Amino acid sequence: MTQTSVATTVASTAVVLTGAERRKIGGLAERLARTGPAETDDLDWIRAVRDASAELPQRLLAGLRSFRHDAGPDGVLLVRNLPVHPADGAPLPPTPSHAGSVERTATTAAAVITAAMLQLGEVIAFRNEKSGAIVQNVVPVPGQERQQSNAGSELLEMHVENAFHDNRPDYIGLLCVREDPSGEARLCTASIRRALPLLSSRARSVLSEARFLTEAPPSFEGRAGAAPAHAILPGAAEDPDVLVDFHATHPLDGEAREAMTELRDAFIRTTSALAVVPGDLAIVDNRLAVHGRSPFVPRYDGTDRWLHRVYASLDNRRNRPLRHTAGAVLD
Ligand SMILES: O=C(O)CCC(=O)C(=O)O
Ligand SMILES: [Fe+2]
Repeated sequence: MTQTSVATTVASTAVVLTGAERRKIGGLAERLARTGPAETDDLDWIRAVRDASAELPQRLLAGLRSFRHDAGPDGVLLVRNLPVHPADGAPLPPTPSHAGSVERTATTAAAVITAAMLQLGEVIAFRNEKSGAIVQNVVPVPGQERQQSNAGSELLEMHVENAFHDNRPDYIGLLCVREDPSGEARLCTASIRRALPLLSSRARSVLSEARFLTEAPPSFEGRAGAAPAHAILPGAAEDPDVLVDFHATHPLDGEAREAMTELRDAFIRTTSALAVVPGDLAIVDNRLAVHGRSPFVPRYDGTDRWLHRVYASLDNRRNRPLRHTAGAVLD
């Protein structure tokens, strides 16, 4: 069974915004688009979004707070019906298609995802990834079809985001701005809470030992080599975290390889696959769930699938040594 054969299912925890709630968020975003300098990487703008995020609709605030307390059996929160179109009624620009594409302008969609993520934690980015931009574009890039990064369009293996990094994000937000016109692409997620009961006790025990190495992904320029050996299921034996990237994590021995295969099968059997539509924000708990994407065929004509991605971290002190400018970017 492959990931693509999994039927579309929606993660169980969802907040579907009403028209009134959507309009309220649209009003906040419009205000933020006018808040100088209206650049997403500017710390003054991020401060303004942080303040405004306290005015998000009560039901969304409660959903985010509850998800932060416990990400539930799926480790994913889906927020639907968010505004993503320019407030002035102008059409969305064509989907960008250049490598390393990011959103520097404080558009409605950029303000919406940044505000939601700022209610979960502190927004962060990595200097070596997508030029350290807070709001990144997930778009297919010509010539990168086979790359195991979000610029590719072949199957993107299930992964914990930046699994190799000690200060990887705690949450990944993915907001759909334009849906895949081919209808093929699925955002796939799977949580260790669903997969754990399917594992043999031998696999559980092997996966909890430091018998695996994880490399930096291709999107991280200039980060060669692997971090020290680590466990794939660290933490509480009965409710562990997961730390794996099925492209970049390598088992150190035969038994470790078998356990990884068992885990991959368990994830495939418990995968939720979602064809995101504009206004869908999927927030993945990067400690409990892996994510990936089914293959699709891009057109490169401005109509391709387009998501924004923003990371959030729960602890602004733990990563302080890497934030040399005391800003949001980890060096
Ligand atoms: O394209 C997707 O649905 C997910 C891509 C991804 O893994 C990411 O942007 O981190
Ligand atoms: Fe990812």
